[in-house]
Amino acid sequence: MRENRLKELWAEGHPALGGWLGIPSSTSAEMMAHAGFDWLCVDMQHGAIEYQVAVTMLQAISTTDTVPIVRVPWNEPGIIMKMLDAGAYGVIIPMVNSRAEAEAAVAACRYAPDGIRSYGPARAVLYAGPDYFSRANETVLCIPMIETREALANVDEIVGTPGVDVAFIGPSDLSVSLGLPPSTDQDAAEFVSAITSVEAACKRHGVVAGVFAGNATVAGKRIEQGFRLLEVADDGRTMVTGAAAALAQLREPA
Ligand code: 3PY
Ligand code: MG
Repeated sequence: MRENRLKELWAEGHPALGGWLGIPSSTSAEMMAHAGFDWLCVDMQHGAIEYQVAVTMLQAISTTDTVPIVRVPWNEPGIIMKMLDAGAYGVIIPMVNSRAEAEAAVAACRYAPDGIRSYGPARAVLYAGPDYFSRANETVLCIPMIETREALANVDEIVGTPGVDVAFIGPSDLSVSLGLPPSTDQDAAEFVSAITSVEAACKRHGVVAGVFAGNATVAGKRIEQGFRLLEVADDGRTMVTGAAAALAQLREPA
C-alpha cells in the first residue's frame, strides 16, 4: 500500500504544510497539487464542492505525491466512508465535541475490529494499492476538529480517544464559540490559551496537533508552538490576492 507521507514527515520531526481547496475544480486542484504542498484538503463543508467533483479533485491531486485529505461536511459515517473509498488518506471532521463523537468519527474511519467502516474502497485501491484492506486502518488519518468551547472542555477525552491521529483546530469557529469575531489568529486571552491548551493536550496523548492557519505568517507561529499539520494557503484567496496585487501595481492609487 502507498505509504501516508504525512506520517513519515512527522516521524522525521517535520511539519506538514497544506493547502485548502474550496473551488470545485479538478484543474485548480491539479495546479495546487503541483505547487508542492505536503497535503491538500478538499473542503466539502464550506465552499461549493460536491461528491462527484471531489472525486475528480482527488484524481487530480494523485498526479503528484501530495497527500489527499477531505474535510467532510459533518461527523456522519456515510460521507466519511464514501470519501475514504474515493481515496482520501485522511478525513477532517468538523465540530467534534465529546468523547462519544470522537469515537464515532474513529469508528467510521476503521474496518472491524477497530470500527464499523463498510468495505468497498472503489477508488482507494487504485490510489493505494491492492493490499488496501489490510493496511488502511493504520494508514488513513482520523482528524477531528476542535472548534467549540465544549470541545475545549472535553479536549483530553477527544484527543485521547484511541484511533484519533490528529486534533485540528478550526480557529474561526472556535473564536465564534468563545464570543469573539471569527479569525485565524487574535490576541484575546481566551483564544490564545485555547490554542496552547489544545497543543498541550495533543502532546500529552501523543497525537499530532493541527490547525487552520490561513497564511504563512500564522503557520510559522503555530509551528513554533508545536503544531505539525498546518493549513497555509487556500485556492480562492491565493488567486484573488495575486490578481489584486498585479492590478494594484498598475493602477493609480484611488
Ligand atoms: C474554522 O476556522 O472554523 C475552520 O473550520 C477552518 O476552515
Ligand atoms: Mg470551522
